[in-house]
Amino acid sequence: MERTLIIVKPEGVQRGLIGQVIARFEQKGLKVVGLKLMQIPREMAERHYAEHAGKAFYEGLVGHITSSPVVVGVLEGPEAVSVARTMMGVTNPKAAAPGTIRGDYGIDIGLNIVHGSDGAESAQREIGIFFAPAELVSYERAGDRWVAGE
Ligand code: DAT
Ligand code: MG
Repeated sequence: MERTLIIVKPEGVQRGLIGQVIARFEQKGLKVVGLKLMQIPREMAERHYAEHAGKAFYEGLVGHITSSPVVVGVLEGPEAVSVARTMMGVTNPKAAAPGTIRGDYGIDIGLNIVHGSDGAESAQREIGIFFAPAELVSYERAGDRWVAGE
């Protein structure tokens, strides 16, 4: 089992897409083990996007992610990191395949609806930024074995 961090970005919240984005991950079989609505403080956004510091889009990115509330979640499941990334689609929604979240809901690269960790290491790092250990809940769902097998 693996965990990954997802964020329904400000445009997702403002456009009323919180439920639809979370529902897709749920329907896939990923388990929500942490979830909250928050407005990200600047210093937290800088930590989260540290790998992009210095890039041309960095200031806009940090300004945007802090501009309005987001929904941050932790999803658990087999290969959750890559499964969630595949469901999101590529970074630029113009190029993202139909059927992906970005492909279905976005058209501007700066407004691509959702964030998802890009690897197991970044998932651990990002989960640690947004969630205290006590905010993450391990639990069984009655249908788990019907999703992930025995
Ligand atoms: P991803 O979110 O697919 O992991 P990333 O980590 O390379 O993509 O970039 C983080 C976010 O920054 C991305 O979701 C949208 C924004 N971004 C990336 N490249 C950009 C660009 N060339 N112009 C504007 N925003 C960009
Ligand atoms: Mg990224």
